[in-house]
Amino acid sequence: MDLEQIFAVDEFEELARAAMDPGAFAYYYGGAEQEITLRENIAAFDRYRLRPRVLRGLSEVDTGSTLLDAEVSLPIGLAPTALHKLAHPDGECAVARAAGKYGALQIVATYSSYTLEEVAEAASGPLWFQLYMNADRSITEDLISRAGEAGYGAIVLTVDLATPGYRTREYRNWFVPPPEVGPANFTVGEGAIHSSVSELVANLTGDGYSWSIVEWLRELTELPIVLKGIMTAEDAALALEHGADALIVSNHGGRQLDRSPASIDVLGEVVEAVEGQIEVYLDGGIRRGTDVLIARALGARAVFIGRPYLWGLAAAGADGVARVLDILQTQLVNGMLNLGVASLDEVTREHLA
Ligand code: FNR
Ligand code: LAC
Repeated sequence: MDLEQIFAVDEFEELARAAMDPGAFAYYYGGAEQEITLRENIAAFDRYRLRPRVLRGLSEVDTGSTLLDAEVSLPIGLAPTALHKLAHPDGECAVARAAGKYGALQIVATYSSYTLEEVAEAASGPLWFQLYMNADRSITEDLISRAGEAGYGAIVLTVDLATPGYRTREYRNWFVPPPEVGPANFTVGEGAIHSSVSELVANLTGDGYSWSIVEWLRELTELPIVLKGIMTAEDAALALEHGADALIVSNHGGRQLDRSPASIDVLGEVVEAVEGQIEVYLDGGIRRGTDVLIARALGARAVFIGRPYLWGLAAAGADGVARVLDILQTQLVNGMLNLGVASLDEVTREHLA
């Protein structure tokens, strides 16, 4: 496979489909119910238009930014996604190597195929740790202290999974992930016997999530707490009240509540609600460099990708993930030059038609 002949990240989807077990592919690809939100995340970006400014004397641009304390060369991070060995034996460690090469931030999932320490070993760029609570709180406490010791810069609490979404495509393509794919961070007790990934997650995560968890976490760790899965101004206000350090506007890639709006369409109301007090990021449907500019214009400090890098990983391991980041970086630089901005801070609402 000549990765240099791939020019759009969408192209990796078919390569991944061919490379993966059909059941694992369905788990990765799928959304909830009718997959309306899954499709809408991408369709919504296609409705925005940019206003180019010309004759700006630009010959180069700076794509650098910061996310909390982390310095990145690219405002495109790797969203937390579970069980990377379903895509490739090198899993999260391959993703870490590619992310490091591009100076991109990686969020490592609680349900990773390699331990958080192994991923830290492979990484040269900044890492954050995504947290799902475990029904056994001592497992969660252990994960948080291990993440701190391994140098993770923030805890990303995923708040949009009261229970895994109703994932029709996953159910229809029922498959049992082999035990060697993980999760690697803790021992899965006998009570959590599962047949699908969603079932495993549902059994381990437990239920009854409430805002008090944010306070509990705050007591437990000095690390910044990022809430992932905020979709309304009301919840953004509550997140501020409960001391969140940053938010990720996300509908979990259309995998939770189908008929949620596209994340890009609610970014504005969340940004408005936080009034610049904390950083706001976005994921869902980012597939090209101009998507990043649109998100930035609407107030997202950075964006994250999920499926695009999973497809790259499945198709060609670390090189595939690197090619995905390379394409997005090239498109972003091109977009900035043609939009007429030298740095990301120059992108404003005025750049939207
Ligand atoms: C996810 N996502 C996710 N989120 C999270 O907080 N913890 C997790 O373990 C996972 N696992 C996961 C697995 C797979 C296969 C996918 C596709 C997604 C959601 C992810 O972080 C992100 O919100 C979306 O993937 C973003 O949408 P796109 O980029 O896939 O359109
Ligand atoms: C998923 C869970 C693991 O989306 O977050 O599959």
